[in-house]
Amino acid sequence: MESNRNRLIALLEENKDQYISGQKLSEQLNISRSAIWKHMKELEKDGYEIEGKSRKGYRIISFPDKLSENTLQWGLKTKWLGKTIIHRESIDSTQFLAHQTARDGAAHGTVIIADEQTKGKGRMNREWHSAPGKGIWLSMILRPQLLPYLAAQLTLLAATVLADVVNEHIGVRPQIKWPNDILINGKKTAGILTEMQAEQDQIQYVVIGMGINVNQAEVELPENISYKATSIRAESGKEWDIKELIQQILQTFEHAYESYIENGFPEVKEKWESYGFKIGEMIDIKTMQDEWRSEFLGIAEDGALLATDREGHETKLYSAEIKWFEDGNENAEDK
Ligand code: BT5
Repeated sequence: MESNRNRLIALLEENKDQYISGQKLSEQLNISRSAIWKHMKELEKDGYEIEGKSRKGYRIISFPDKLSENTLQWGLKTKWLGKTIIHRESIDSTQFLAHQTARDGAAHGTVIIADEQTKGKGRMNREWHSAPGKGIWLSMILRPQLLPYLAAQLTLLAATVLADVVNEHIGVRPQIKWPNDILINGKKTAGILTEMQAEQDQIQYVVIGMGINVNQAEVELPENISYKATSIRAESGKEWDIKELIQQILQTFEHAYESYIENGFPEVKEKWESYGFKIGEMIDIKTMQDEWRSEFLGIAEDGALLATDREGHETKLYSAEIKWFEDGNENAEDK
């Protein structure tokens, strides 16, 4: 059920060109006038600017830029994803809190979001830079009824969702570097980290972490990665409303996830390959055991990387890094 808080915001929004009396609000929401007044104070704390005039009532002047559970949920058109949002101004990593919350029984679709992460992490415990207020740092908890080996497909699904949002909402066509990097003009603007807790034949929960550089100016990107990292702002030439982008991501993800659960992986594979970076080209592949030059053929029916082995035969890889060469410069991991 919609909360009183959200219904109150809806009423203020509908009446934003006029005053609405405390009496009318209290009748519509069926709560006391003093409860209305308390809600108004809470809204002000969340950054809503509300004017109250005696004998006239209340009028909303502006909505906050600041993220909060309320501002994120207001206008969010999802059925289950983000019905519970936990927002923190600063956190070590949204992944840590997501695991803890999931272990405590959080529902499928719970989302953890922070303005800043002090220990943001990438895969294999790499560092993920998460500047305050400049990007989207979120983790979602999912409880899919899937066999554990299929969880890797969710990473690919998440990558197509981010690519679709960048393509359709920002209007810039991104590429996906296998398995999880979203590139704009060849530079990384987002990364995905999927972690799970599972038994042999059952997933308890999956945490999908998404990190997206949104409003960093080019000079604000950390120096050691600036040659290979970018932000949506740097590539589109303007700043974006982070709350709106989060909502787009959650809406698009919910839709894509439902379709994946119903129809399986083929649609995801097709979409992924439509954004796939360097498909049909030569890349350098690095696994735990080996490193070689290979042709990138695409992704397999199960989501594995399809490439040629040292002998030129098609091979499937489930865990590998890909590198590529541009103008003779290696674009690989940090030095
Ligand atoms: C990833 O790892 O790309 C996964 C990133 C997931 C981050 C999200 S944020 C919300 C949630 N909470 C977390 O703590 N994490 C998740 P990987 O493919 O291993 O890439 C990591 C590498 O990307 C680093 O070693 C750097 O080279 C580079 N990098 C670090 N921060 C970056 C940034 N902000 N933008 C672009 N590249 C970055």
